[in-house]
Formats: sequence, C-alpha cells, structure tokens
Amino acid sequence: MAYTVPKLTDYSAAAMEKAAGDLLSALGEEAAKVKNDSDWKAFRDRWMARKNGILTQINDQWLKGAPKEAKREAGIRVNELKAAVADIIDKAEYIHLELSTATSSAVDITLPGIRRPIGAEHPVIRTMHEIVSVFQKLGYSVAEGPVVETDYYNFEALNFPPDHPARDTQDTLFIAGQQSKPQRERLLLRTHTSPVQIRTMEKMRPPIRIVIPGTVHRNDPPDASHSPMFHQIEGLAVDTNITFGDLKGTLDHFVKALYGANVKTHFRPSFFPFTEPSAELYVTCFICGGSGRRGTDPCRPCKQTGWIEVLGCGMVDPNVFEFVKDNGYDPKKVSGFAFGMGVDRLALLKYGVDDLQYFFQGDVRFLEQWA
Ligand code: 2NL
Repeated sequence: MAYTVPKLTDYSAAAMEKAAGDLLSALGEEAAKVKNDSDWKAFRDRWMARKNGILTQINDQWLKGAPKEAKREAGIRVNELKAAVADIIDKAEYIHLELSTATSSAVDITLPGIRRPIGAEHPVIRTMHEIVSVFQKLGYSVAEGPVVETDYYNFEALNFPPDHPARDTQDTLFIAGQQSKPQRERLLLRTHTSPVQIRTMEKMRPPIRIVIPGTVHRNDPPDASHSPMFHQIEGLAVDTNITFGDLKGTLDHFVKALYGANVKTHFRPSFFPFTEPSAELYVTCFICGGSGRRGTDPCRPCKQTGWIEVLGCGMVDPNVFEFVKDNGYDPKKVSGFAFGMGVDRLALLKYGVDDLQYFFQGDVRFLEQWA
C-alpha cells in the first residue's frame, strides 16, 4: 500500500524517530521503482510538489499541528527530515538521468562515458605562472611565505619610517586586538610580498636570485580597478657588483619574453622606501602599438600616451641590507636590484578585461573563456 503521511499525536522523541524512519523507508522503496521519465515525474511531484506534496504535508501536519511545547523540537526534526528527503531525491534524479541516457534501463557499455567539464587555469594564475617561468629560465628560484605578517617584516625591515602613511589602518588590514604589543610584533595582512625576500635573506646567504608570487591585501573597497585581495610578484637579485645595468637588461628581457620582442621599454625615476634609486618600467602600449590611438578613437589602456606602466623597481636600499647584514649582506660588499608588479592588473591588460571584479566572482561564463 502506498505511503500516506500519518497524523502525529505523540511528539515524543521515540515517536518522531519512528515516523521519520517510516517516511524515509517509503521514500527509498518508491525511488527504487522509478523506471522511466513519467515514473520520475510522478515520483518527484508526489514528494516535492509545493501543493500537497509529501514534504508540504509533513510541514503542515507534523509541524503546524505540534502542541506549543513540542514546536521547537518538531521544527528541528522536520527540517532535518526535509533535508534528508531532498538529498535522496537529488540522488534519485542523478541515477534516473544517467539511466535514461541509455536506450534501455540496461547499461550499454558501448556508449561513451558521461563527459564532465574540465576546469581551466584562472587567468590571473595563468599570468602569474607565465611571469614566474620567464624568471625561472633565467635561473631564479621561487619562494613563498606567510600572508599574515608582522609589522617588522612588512614595514620596518623594508625601511618604512614609523609614521609612513601605508602603516595607517586606512591602507593596511591589521589583525584586531594587537594594541598591547610593541609595534614591530603586531600582526597584519601583508601588503606586498617583500617580507618573503627579507625572510629569504635571513635564511640564505648571497648570491641569491628569487621571485615571490603570492596574494597580498590592502584596505581598499572593491571596484573596477581595486580589490582588497590581489596578487603580486616581486623579485630580488643580490650579488657582488650588481648594477642598475643588470636591472635594466633583466627587466628588458622579461617584458620582451612576456609581450614579444617588438615592444620597446623605458625607465622613469620613481620612489620606494626600500630601493634607491627607484624607477617605473614602461612598455610601448601593446593595444595601440604606441600610437595612442585606435583608428580614430583614443586608446584607453595607455590613456593615449602610447606607454603602459608594467612594474616598479630599483637598487636595494643599503638600509634594507643593514637588517640582514649578519647573514652576509653587508651593503659595503654586496648590491642588488629588486622589482615588484601587480599580476591582476597585468592580466586585465593582457586579456582586455575591463573590470577587475570579474576575476574574483567565480562566474563560470567568464572563466570558461580560458578553457
Ligand atoms: C610595485 C613596486 C617594488 C620592490 C618592490 C623590494 C624588496 C626588497 C628590497 C627592495 Cl626585500 N625592494 N621590492 C622594489 C621595488 C619596487 O614594487 O609597484 N609593486 C606592485
């Protein structure tokens, strides 16, 4: 006989347990009898139909009919039961769909398997791998380090003065409840991957060549060009007699490997607390080819200048080496260059995406374009 929802008069734990057990075993038996599409539809409607389906009935009869003092307990149990029923029906649907793709209920072993969509590398991670691999071919090692850092590694050892505006909570995300600690021990989300370079210099004596990819955080509200989390790659080369010429040659090679041998580069003076001198590296705009125009329209990515900023760089400030001097980094004996770039921004430019937020929303319609 077909299962019908019984009226509950006894709301004790044991009685509810039995009622739930009876319902689930009836559900299992009926699910096993589904043979074809019309069985499936009848089965689904009998259990799930909003109007008078069995799920609706248990809600109306068991829950709404419960005496006041049993309501809370009955609510919890009915919810658990509804979740279990929905889960079994989901599984039954999956099995039904798999079987109905065959011509009969017997498994046809000559049919191809069920094709599952394969994932694709995320465009930001793909750009990150491309950049890292250019440096690996030059002999650089890859290092990673913690995202939660101390003020010491994120700011102090990088020659940021104590009152530098980057240390403000407007710019940096701090871990709460650290006020009683000395400033250098306070925890924060790293705002760049440079702390890993300090950590690496503490562990490894010169000469070194490293690149550090990773996520970083800033206290910025999300918009088309900002995100509180983004990706950075920094690099560092330290040896005896490293010069600004080495920096220029290395980074010129890097952008040609990434954008093609035809691009031209130029360096403009800049400032960073941790390098002296400092520069920004520009390449001829790969959208307009350097003309600043696209047909009769102005070129937007380069703001009509014909040049696009790719990264910041410079010669490591001797004050930074002072913090790791005891591990062989005496600024009188070694020198080095360093650079840093925002991967997300480079990925936006590379793929012509006009809103950074697409990278972080996880919408498959966007991401499958890289599959
Ligand atoms: C940018 C600029 C830069 C560095 C990062 C660095 C690290 C150490 C010492 C010296 Cl340990 N410098 N990193 C140097 C120059 C620029 O990043 O615009 N990043 C997105």
